[in-house]
Amino acid sequence: MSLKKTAFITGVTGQDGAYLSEFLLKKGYIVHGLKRRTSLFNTDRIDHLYQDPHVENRNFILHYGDMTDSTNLTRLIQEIQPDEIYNLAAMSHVAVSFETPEYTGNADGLGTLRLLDAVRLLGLEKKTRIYQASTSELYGKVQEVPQSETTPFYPRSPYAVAKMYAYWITVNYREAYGMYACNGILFNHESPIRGETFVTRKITRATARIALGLQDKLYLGNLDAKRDWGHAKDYVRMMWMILQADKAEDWVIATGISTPVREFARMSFAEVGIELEFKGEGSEEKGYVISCSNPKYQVQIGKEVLAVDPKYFRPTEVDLLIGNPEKAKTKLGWECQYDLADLVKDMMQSDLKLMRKDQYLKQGGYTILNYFE
Ligand code: NDP
Ligand code: GDR
Repeated sequence: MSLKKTAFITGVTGQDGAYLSEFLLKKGYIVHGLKRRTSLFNTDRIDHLYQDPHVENRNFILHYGDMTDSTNLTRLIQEIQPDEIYNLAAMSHVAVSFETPEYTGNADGLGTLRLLDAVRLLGLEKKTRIYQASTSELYGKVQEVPQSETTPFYPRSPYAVAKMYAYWITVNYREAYGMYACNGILFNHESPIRGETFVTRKITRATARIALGLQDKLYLGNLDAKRDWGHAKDYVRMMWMILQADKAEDWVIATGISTPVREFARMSFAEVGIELEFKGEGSEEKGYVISCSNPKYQVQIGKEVLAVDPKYFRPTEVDLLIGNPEKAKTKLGWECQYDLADLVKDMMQSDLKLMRKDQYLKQGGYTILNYFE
């Protein structure tokens, strides 16, 4: 019998799953992860943690599965007997959820029920603690700022509505069956391994590509939207802290500072010495280069490098998110180690390195990825 704690992470191949796995392995956990079968490998973010399945006493073990498959989840939980479950799996892209609303409801909403109910059916209510990846998207249309654990919800996308079901079914199973199940209401958190189609990563990738002459222009949607952006490394630490607390509760995790998308773009370009000026309004707004202080990057002064494309506007938008993390700070002692400037720097350095690789490949005659959703 191992004395080590065992964790089961759904969504292990995602941004947070990768950082949380690293974090828990360092703490001495045995980590089991749920990954989907895909026609190409989807394990880039966790390949450095991979262990040969033929070796004994592994502490990082992957299982095939899906949040839409109850039998699979129940069997895995029975086999793993986890002390902690982190439910991070989700169709997590808000804009895409308008395209795939039913699937999003199934995976993000009912998927959470499947996990909770598996724990209950297997009689693990008193052993297994559950973390549910809830989101600031629950607040949606602004009711009050900053948003805290007591702010009413007003979800504005199929994703947020599915996550609202997940939020309440987690609370309900805690109250009905005495389970240790908690919601972390996390505000946006980013990193060098953030999915490429979320706005921050889309911006840092494109900025690096523009600086290196691999791309002409970056097209974005609503530049006025404001988000409370933190670093994913700070946020996964909090997921673990939430499950170590004496009492199961729900927690807001945020920096308390909100920034417009436009400003994130300005900061990213500034990292490579390019100063941007924005002109025009709404769907006519554009960003022009007014200076370039870094001789490594040959970007023409006056060039239009950023434009709005209304195709990225959402049918219903969330205009302003700004969180109040007071409860987590005072009761759990959580503090952010990264601010927005650190985050932008971290992401830009990483994307410049990645895009330099693309530049070498292009110079060597190879075709490089040219897909900018
Ligand atoms: P990612 O999109 O990077 O990762 C999502 C993970 O879920 C991936 O591993 C993905 O697998 C997996 N997944 C998707 N659908 C299914 C399914 N049907 N069955 C099994 N696995 C599935 O998200 P993040 O890491 O950024 O976020 C983690 C969680 O936190 C998500 O639930 C997200 O909604 C929530 N959240 C995120 C915030 C953020 O700012 N990052 C803020 C608040 C909440 P694959 O790799 O195969 O696609
Ligand atoms: P969000 O993140 O919807 O907050 O959900 P995203 O980065 O997609 O959008 C943030 C804001 O930027 C605006 N925006 C654009 N967004 C994208 N993706 N692409 C663009 O070109 C673009 N231009 C402007 C958006 O309209 C929006 O206002 C993320 C996800 O990680 C969720 O899973 C999580 O729950 C929330 O954060 C908290």
